[in-house]
Amino acid sequence: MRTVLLTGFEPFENEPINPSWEAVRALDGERIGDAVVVARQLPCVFGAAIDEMESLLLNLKPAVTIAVGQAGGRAEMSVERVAINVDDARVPDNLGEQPIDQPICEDGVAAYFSTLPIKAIVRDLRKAGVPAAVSQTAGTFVCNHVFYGLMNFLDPLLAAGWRGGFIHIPYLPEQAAHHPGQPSMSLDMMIRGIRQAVVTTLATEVDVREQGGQLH
Ligand code: PCA
Repeated sequence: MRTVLLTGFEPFENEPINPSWEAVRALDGERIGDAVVVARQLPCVFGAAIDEMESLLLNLKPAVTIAVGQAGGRAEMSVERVAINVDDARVPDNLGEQPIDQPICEDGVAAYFSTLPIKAIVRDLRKAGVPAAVSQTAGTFVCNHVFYGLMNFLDPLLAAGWRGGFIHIPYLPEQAAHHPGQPSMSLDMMIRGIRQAVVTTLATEVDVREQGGQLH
């Protein structure tokens, strides 16, 4: 049986909860096709989050890894295209560190692309009634950091079929209630969307060719 690793983050920036953890933990232990889901929480801490991700990858050897994080202010599930080799924190992480313009890996490549079928996932999420889009930036905080660490680890394992990527999700309605004017998505819809992303990934070896770019 294949393993699918889903990670979510602990709360950060004064939020009492993080929707990414609330959503993935609801899927822990679920069987999807021939795979079983393992959901784990990552600290919102530079360095430690990648260390934890690497130990999960070594221990679980997941065929598919989808890291999920909160992107307050976004209105859709954002299927990230690319992780970049830079930490540039707008706010301190949960241990008070705030790196500015630091490479994640000194000698690393500038960027890695997701190896999830991002276009097929967006297509299937929309079909299922879940607002979704390809996103061209995962930011420069801990989410991009983990995404880069994940792809850096998976890079030599591509031929072995290990795939991974990142999805950002909006605030939950109860969070948006404290951020007037910000969009939100229900937990049920997030859970459905992440489950669909797993289903689509397991069923799609080669991504579909569909428009998903942006002008700016
Ligand atoms: N979102 C932050 C880090 C943790 C999370 O859930 C980010 O987008 O970088």
